[in-house]
Amino acid sequence: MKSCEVNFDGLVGPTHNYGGLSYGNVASQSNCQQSSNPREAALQGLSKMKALMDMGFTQGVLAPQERPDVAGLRKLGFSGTDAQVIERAAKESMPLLVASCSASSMWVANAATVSPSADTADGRVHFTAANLNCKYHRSIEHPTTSRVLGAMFADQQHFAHHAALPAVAQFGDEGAANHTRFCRSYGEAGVEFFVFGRAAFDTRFPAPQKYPARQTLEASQAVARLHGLSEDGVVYAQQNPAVIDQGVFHNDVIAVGNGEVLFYHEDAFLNTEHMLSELHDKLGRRGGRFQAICVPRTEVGVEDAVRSYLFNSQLLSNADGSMLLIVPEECRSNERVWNYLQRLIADESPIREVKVFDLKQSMQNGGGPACLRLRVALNETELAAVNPGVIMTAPLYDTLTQWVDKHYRDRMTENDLADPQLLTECRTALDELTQHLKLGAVYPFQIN
Ligand code: SUG
Repeated sequence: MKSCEVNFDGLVGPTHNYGGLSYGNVASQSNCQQSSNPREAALQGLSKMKALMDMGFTQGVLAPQERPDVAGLRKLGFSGTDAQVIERAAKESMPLLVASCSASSMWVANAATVSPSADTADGRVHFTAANLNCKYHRSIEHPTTSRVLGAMFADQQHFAHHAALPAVAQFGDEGAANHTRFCRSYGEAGVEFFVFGRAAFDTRFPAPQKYPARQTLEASQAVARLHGLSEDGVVYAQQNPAVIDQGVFHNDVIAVGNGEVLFYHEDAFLNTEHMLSELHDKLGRRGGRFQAICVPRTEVGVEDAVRSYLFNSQLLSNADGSMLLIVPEECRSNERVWNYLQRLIADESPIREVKVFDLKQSMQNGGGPACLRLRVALNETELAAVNPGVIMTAPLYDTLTQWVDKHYRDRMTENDLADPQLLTECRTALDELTQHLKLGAVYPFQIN
């Protein structure tokens, strides 16, 4: 049966702003309190989705979340009407209001970890929503993420959903941003590659000194168990703590994989040789031929990789088996990175083509092309079981761009977040969106 990888992109929500919320994420910190443009952000994301669809890839959409998160603010003790909750939070604790307004759910690579049916014990596609336990503004995403994923992948015969792991730092889980799958073809059993930043229960593993390591080994192992992955189909590797301290807060900022190919920076991992040979052997036992493309630090330093987001690219398989790299505009404006990419495609590498997208609004918060998408490999029967409302089509693209034009502001600063009218605007927009995407009731304001 034919299988493919579907990219579900996060639609940027109407409160997109630069809150400086992510310590360890250089872009988020350096753009703190800049004014943002939510409309432009959403349209940039939609353009990427449309372009991939036009290239022949199956493309999906993942809905944003309800923000401001009034229900969350109530749990923190703010009371009264919804408008009073926002006014009080703005007066008494602006940082909490800002965190409760983040549109961070757009980075759906962090929404969940997904294992395709070819890898799992019960032959279903498994999803574990990520607890995103490292930052408050992200830790509030998973309940709605679970409801949205449940509405998109509802058929229990094909899809299994697991709740987020326990909400403690020891099980810090950031979803697919630290998970890659290698395979000969999407429908065949593959090797799932889990990269962790630290081990919480085992002190033998080193940890970064400055910035937090968001993903733990124990969280990755729990996800592999929940998904029913076999030992033969899993490889664990530790991220180099030194690069976390240089701003590599997720592995997808320093490596990307697809099919039989791993494209990575020389400094990305610890014990790289051991890891590569394990990937080579395990994929070999699955009939695949593992290929590693290492970018040497002498050609692209870690700082350039973090600034340009070279590795936060989408590595996609064309119908003829060649690969295409989707990179952000920041790669073209970095001379070293751009020169490297020209050499890469001129070489005998499996990556034959590079396409550039303007995602500046998201990039300024540390989210590149790969952050904006959740990959789900599906066979034909499973694809037919996905809620068709979330699969991108030319009419849906038109509907969504009109919806953005109608509801989104073109400027957002901290002051705007304190405007109770923003909540009404967002709820009106999201209520309409759930109808466009045929999701049913998924938001707290729709179900409480
Ligand atoms: O979790 N930024 C996100 C970026 C996530 C990128 N995802 C992947 N690499 N997969 C984060 O740090 C910044 C929000 C702000 O500062 O307003 C933020 O949450």
